[in-house]
Amino acid sequence: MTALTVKTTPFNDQKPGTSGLRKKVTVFQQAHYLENFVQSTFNALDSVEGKTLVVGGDGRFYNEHAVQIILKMAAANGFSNAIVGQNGLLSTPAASCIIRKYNAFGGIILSASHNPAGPTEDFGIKYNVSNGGPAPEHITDAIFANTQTINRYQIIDEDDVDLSTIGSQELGDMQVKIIDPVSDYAELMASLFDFEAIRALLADDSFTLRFDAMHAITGPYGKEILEKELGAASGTVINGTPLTDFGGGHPDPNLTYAKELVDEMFADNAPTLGAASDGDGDRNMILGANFFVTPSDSLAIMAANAHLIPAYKGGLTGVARSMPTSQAPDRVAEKLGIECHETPTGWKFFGNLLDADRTTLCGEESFGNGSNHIREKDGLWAVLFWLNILAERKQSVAEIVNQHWLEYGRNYYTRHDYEAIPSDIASQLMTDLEAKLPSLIGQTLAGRTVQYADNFSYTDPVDNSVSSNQGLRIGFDDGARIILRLSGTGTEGATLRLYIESYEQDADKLNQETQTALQDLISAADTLAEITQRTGRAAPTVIT
Ligand code: G16
Repeated sequence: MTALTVKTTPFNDQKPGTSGLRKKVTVFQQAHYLENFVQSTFNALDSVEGKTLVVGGDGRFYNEHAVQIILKMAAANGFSNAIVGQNGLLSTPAASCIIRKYNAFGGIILSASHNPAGPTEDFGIKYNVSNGGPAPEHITDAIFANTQTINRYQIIDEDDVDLSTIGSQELGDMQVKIIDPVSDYAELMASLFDFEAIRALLADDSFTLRFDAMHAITGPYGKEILEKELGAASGTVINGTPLTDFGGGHPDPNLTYAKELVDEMFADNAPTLGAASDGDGDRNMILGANFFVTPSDSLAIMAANAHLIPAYKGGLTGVARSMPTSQAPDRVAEKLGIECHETPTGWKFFGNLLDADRTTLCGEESFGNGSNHIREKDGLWAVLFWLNILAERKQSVAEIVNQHWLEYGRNYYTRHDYEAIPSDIASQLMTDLEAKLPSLIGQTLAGRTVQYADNFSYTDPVDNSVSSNQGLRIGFDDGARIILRLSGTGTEGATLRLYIESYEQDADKLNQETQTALQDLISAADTLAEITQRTGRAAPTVIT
């Protein structure tokens, strides 16, 4: 094996965000850029000598090239084994599943999630640890520290690996095993849900399912599990062939970007259940006929119905949600008498709670739900969860959600995103708003009294680590909240996220249009944070 040591110099912009390093492809294409980050990752870990690394990505442009570089660097750094999805493909949940199943030391996942793909679009890389979950902050901090001082990296000088052929190959002293990206994950799903009941549901002529893979990674997973194993009609999975540019689309499963699916679900004769996943397969959107389920409600409804699902019928230890996610799951946790955790945004914060069995289900407003079966959020898992609920309850999506609101009350919820605003304007807006917060307590805003106003800080109950500056929150005496934070996943300027929530228990007021129901809080937030005035934007880029 010829291992080369290549001299390099640091880049000053390799700080991992909410979920790894996400940049334009053109940034990653700079000489040594990817290599620096990979070497910094390996440097930040305990000895990798003799260990197993899982590698795969969502198939976007630059994926295969990056896989080849990572494998050559892994071999040069002393890994003894690599497990790689065929053609370099692995959905994020499948990568988590494989790391856990084969007791790997960790994994490198290549994805910029829902961000567009192609030569001038986005690419991303993140490291997951042996529990299958995203590296916790102490590791991402160590990776960043390494990127600031790196002066060399190691790589072997060998031919590329044949990524298309399933089986084992040698790369230097490292064994590379190319595996089918779908089968381990499909097997795990079959162990969690009642596939017989779902098959019967899908065989019923009155039930139709539509799953939009948005030209991204979940196409093969959806076709194998939904169509082949569960017998959904051929054509159930739309946009099911992964493309390196995701068909020029924006594979973010929300009401704006999953337009084809949304149009079908809000037309006459809409399918019974509609769902979409994102670029790397960890997000999900759930729709009924003419009905949208907010991700926060989806988590609450999953928790309330978990006893119907084989994997969770023994009970949940707890529920966890990110801070900006609505408080709907909290009410279910209270009724079930189980723990409820509020974490910062970022799936990595659920890892300790799951490992310590302090929570079973987790979810985020950003279209992510998951459970203790892996350590990532999981798009198809959420679809199967809903299919299993529908198979058991034999009601429509709308009926299930409406009944849930009648029982628990409704948390009206919306998120307004202002994308690609100048970073200095965004950070000044946040700084100035934060300065105002202490004086708001006790004041009346939008007809409600402010109970607390702060910058959210989280103390992990398992290892007592503290994560501060996790978003500005204003909480009212009736449970309503206004939250502002800057996204940690964008690649252009800053994305300001405004999250608004109010709680309604009056049975006659449970079916208002969301933006109308929240209008007073939306206006109050705009006045307070001076969003329109400072950004010059008359409206958000995306409303979910
Ligand atoms: C990532 C994280 C999620 C987070 C989302 C949005 O998801 O894993 O935990 O909620 O980003 O983060 P932000 O609000 O900072 O943009 P994904 O699907 O992009 O990997």
